[in-house]
Amino acid sequence: MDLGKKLREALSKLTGKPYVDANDVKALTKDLQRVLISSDVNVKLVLALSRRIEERALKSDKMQALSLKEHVTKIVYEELVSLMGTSYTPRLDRHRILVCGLYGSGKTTTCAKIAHFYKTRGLSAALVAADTDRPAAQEQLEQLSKSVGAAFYTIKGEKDAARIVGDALKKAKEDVIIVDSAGRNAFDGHLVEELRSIAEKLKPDENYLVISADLGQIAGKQATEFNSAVPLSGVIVTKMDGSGKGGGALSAVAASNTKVAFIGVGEKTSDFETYNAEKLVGRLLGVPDIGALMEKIKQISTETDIQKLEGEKLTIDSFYEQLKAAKKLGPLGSVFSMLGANDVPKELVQQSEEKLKKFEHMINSMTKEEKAEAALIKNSQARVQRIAKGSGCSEKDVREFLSQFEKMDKMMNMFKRNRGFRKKMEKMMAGAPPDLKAA
Ligand SMILES: Nc1nc2c(ncn2[C@@H]2O[C@H](COP(=O)(O)OP(=O)(O)O)[C@@H](O)[C@H]2O)c(=O)[nH]1
Ligand SMILES: [Mg+2]
Repeated sequence: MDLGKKLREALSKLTGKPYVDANDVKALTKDLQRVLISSDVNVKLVLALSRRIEERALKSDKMQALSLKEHVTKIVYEELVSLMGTSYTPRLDRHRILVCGLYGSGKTTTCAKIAHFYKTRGLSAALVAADTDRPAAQEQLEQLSKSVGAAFYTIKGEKDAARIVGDALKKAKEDVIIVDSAGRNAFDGHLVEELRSIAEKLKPDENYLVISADLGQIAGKQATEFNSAVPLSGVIVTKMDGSGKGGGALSAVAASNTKVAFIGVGEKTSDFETYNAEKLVGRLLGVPDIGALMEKIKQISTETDIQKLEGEKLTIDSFYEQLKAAKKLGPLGSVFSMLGANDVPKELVQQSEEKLKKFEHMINSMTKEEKAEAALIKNSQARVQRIAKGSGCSEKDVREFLSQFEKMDKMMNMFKRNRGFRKKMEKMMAGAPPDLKAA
């Protein structure tokens, strides 16, 4: 994406300087304006964004430990994230999906991508070809269903899309049912009528509109139109890989009363991502830089985080974050024992890269509820099986993960009860060497 290159260039002008003054901030926002408008981001949005960046950069309090350049970068990052909208968490249970959009937007390809997405998360998927306008569309989807290993349903020659859907619903036993609907050259009454009749039969849990990134800011208008005709759960922006207008399309959808759910980043069925504004902007601004900066900011706020821990319940997500953090901090085991906690299980402290990857795959295959309440998995062999299958790990691996989670949970409870220990931990996290004498 050349938007990223231009953004990084604009920010890099600040790099050489030891301080940032008002003129530098003005020059930066001018650069940002040029870059964003050339990516087809709406002018009003751009002006509002640059005003906020200027105000915050010059007026807001700077964190003591940040350089002025880091301070400005952080503000640019945060403002761009808010311009690009919220992140999306797709459901991971049995559900029905309607996919709509105009011709050529990438609908049929996207249906297959969604099927692939759920297959890799341990759910079975069915593709239903209800595009009755173009006979070739059914064959295209049938081909794709074979390549992603999804079931396929249609009635060849049938002109009534709702009938195809009704028939498929009778036959399909799969977890996720994905219906590819017919497109049109433009948004019109016929299309709305057809979508409504399909929706009436299907009763979709999710209704996604597919829009090509090439449309730039027009994407917002299209999302609003479709949403008023058939309520959308989200927009899927395709062809993010090939368009300089992706930023325009995403920001326009974010500004309309809809949200971006997924993005398509290539022609292959695996070129598909759930939408995450932070990740996207991080990538645009250059991952190493922004990653390191955010890491630093996180560390500064660690103290507050540790205080928060007291009331917080350990979840699978926070557990995974801790494992990753522990890995980064190095041989934590010895630090723990210096602090007087000799009974920290070794395997918790040093995870191999390979194991962390495995854990990550497992976590991707878990539902929101499971992540919040690990006992749900432990008490259900079916869930263990599903997660193992979805992550390509063995059931034994999943059980091992759960047992490590439990150990950590127990340990955390011990920490919470022990105030002296917590104080030492806080000091250590803030960078002070552990006080050996007091231990
Ligand atoms: N580069 C790229 N091409 C895509 C993407 N999504 C779809 N396409 C291509 O766009 C064209 C139209 O896609 P199709 O799914 O048939 O569109 P439909 O008419 O809306 O069903 C095909 O050539 C796809 O390969 C994407 O994310 N990136
Ligand atoms: Mg199609």
